[in-house]
Amino acid sequence: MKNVKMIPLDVHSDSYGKLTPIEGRESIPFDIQRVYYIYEVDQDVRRGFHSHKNLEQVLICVHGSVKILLKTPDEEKTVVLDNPSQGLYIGPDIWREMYDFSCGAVLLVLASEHYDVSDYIRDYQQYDAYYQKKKRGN
Ligand code: T46
Repeated sequence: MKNVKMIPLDVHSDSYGKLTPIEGRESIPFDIQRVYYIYEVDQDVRRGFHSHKNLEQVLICVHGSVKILLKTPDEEKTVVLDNPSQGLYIGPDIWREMYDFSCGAVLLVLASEHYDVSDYIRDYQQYDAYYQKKKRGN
């Protein structure tokens, strides 16, 4: 799927445990402008339901597991994040939904821009129209 890829992260493992470093423009393809994390999500809760016009993000489930539905009007796939050494890159124009958070799951998100409400498309029909228009090149 275009604008979506898994990014393997370094793991420094020794008898003291494991450490994963993340550096903007090195481990991930953008400068990190914002970090947030999602946690204490009940298992029956589904979040997301939006796309971004410009934002790039990397999602890392640093504890537990969560499923991510990634969707465009042309295709869809589900990714299970359950490994803190794997990042899921999501670029612009991808509809996303996060669900099936395991008990205690923590989803860390690295973002390429500061928070901007106007970058969100939260209505699927509007997203579909925006996507098709962009695909046609106008
Ligand atoms: C995304 C997925 C993976 C802020 O004030 N600042 C922030 O940086 C963020 C991300 C959110 N908020 C506020 C806005 C809402 O009042 O936190 C509240 C919950 O945000 P939202 O409903 O957008 O959360 P999710 O889990 O649906 O989506 C979030 C990100 O917003 C979104 O960019 O891709 O995680």
